[in-house]
Amino acid sequence: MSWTYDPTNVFARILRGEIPNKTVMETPHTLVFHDINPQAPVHVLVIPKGAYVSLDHFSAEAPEEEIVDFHRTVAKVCAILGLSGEEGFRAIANAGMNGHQEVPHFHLHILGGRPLGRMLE
Ligand code: IU
Repeated sequence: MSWTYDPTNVFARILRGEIPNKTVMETPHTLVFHDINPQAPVHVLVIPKGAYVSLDHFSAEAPEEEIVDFHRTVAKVCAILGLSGEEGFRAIANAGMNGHQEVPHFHLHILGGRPLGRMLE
């Protein structure tokens, strides 16, 4: 898929403060907010503040500082939201058409708070 970034996408607008969001935590490089249409009792989105279309784009091109910040934020938010124990959680990054990605700004879904079922056969 193309890594050409569309700065009009909804998460870019959230990052610019043009659209409100329910922030869980924020760091210099990363924002975590509640998904507007939660699919589980806990459903948050972790996004880098940089302009990356997808997981592979972010992983290939983001500076290491941003990648480390992103992953440390994932760990912190899992702890904050009570997902780090035995019950656990699911993390999903959709990409492109086959992944059914709707918002073309890389985001990691983190879901928890109920059994999420088997995903892969
Ligand atoms: P996807 O991985 O691109 O398919 O998921 C996009 C998610 O963004 C989806 O779960 C939406 O509910 C969520 N979302 C949001 O939280 N706020 C918005 O304004 C919009 C979508 I548009």
